[in-house]
Amino acid sequence: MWRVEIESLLRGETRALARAISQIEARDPGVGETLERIWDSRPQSVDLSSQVVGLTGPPGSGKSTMADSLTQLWREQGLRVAVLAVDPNSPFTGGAILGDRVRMQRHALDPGVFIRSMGARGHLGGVSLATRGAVRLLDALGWEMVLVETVGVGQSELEICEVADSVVVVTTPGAGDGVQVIKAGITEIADIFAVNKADLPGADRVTRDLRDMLRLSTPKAGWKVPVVATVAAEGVTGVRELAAAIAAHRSHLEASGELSERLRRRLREEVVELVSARARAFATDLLAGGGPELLPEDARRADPERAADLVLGKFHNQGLGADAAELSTLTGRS
Ligand SMILES: Nc1nc2c(ncn2[C@@H]2O[C@H](COP(=O)(O)OP(=O)(O)O)[C@@H](O)[C@H]2O)c(=O)[nH]1
Ligand SMILES: [Mg+2]
Repeated sequence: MWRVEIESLLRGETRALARAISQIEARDPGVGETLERIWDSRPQSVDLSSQVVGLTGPPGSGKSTMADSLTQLWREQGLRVAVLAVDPNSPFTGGAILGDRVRMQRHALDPGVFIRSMGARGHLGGVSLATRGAVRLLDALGWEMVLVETVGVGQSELEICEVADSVVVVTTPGAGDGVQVIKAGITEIADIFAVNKADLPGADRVTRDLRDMLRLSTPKAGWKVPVVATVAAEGVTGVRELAAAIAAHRSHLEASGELSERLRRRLREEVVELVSARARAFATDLLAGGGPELLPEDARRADPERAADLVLGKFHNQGLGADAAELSTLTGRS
């Protein structure tokens, strides 16, 4: 990336940030150098990492509304807030989803708010890698709060824990919601529960049921998962309590050493993801032409494990061969 871009990034220009995230999505090899330069220019005194907050829960539970209310509150506290709306099912990328964009309009002119939707298209290696990369960049640039909202359902709810320090599961007083939450196995990923739409009947009951259920489960490394009743649409009731619970979770992560543990685990997972993305791309290219010397003529008599060995052998020679010197410096061995 050019010098001028780095300076724009360091000045906090939204457009430069959006462009840099596009480069991350395209897995542009220049991204590493950009990050290094950003780190080099960062004052030593600033060592706080971004607090990455995952917002997950069923569609319509109020995640985007909550993101907007939390953003408002954090802005009042002088914190910069980036919102990443992750939708693995969406082919669109770059802009926010229409309804959310309208909602977040009041932050449009605020340089302390950055909103970006992360869709599936153009992401070599998928939305999860791109989101990790975006979080890494925002952290380097010193954004205090990063909200990651999952738009899709299913797998994405679990993937959010891979990038978030604190996972907020948003539920509502709809029929049978409490039971659904247990079924989806989402209790394990929740650091905090928000029972949103607390203005609707049944909220007390869901809140109570969740608390009862959590009393029976073992605390996560000394953290007692709180249940907060919220009215995100109004932006007041419970939103302050939720923000306080998020801050308390951060303090807990720092005090217990769990934060650096989570950061290291995330790095390990990210490297594993990158390795598989690269190996997959390499194998796909290699075999695209039919892989005559690797695959037998008679597909039924093939030995796929043996073929995979051969592909990995070639991958090793091409990929690592050039980087052998760098690898030895990384591992400290020669
Ligand atoms: N009654 C009520 N409605 C809410 C509340 N929060 C959000 N909503 C509404 O619920 C709908 C879905 O909200 P949205 O934030 O888009 O949900 P998401 O799909 O989880 O992002 C919208 O019509 C919101 O206005 C709330 O606290 N109470
Ligand atoms: Mg939404």
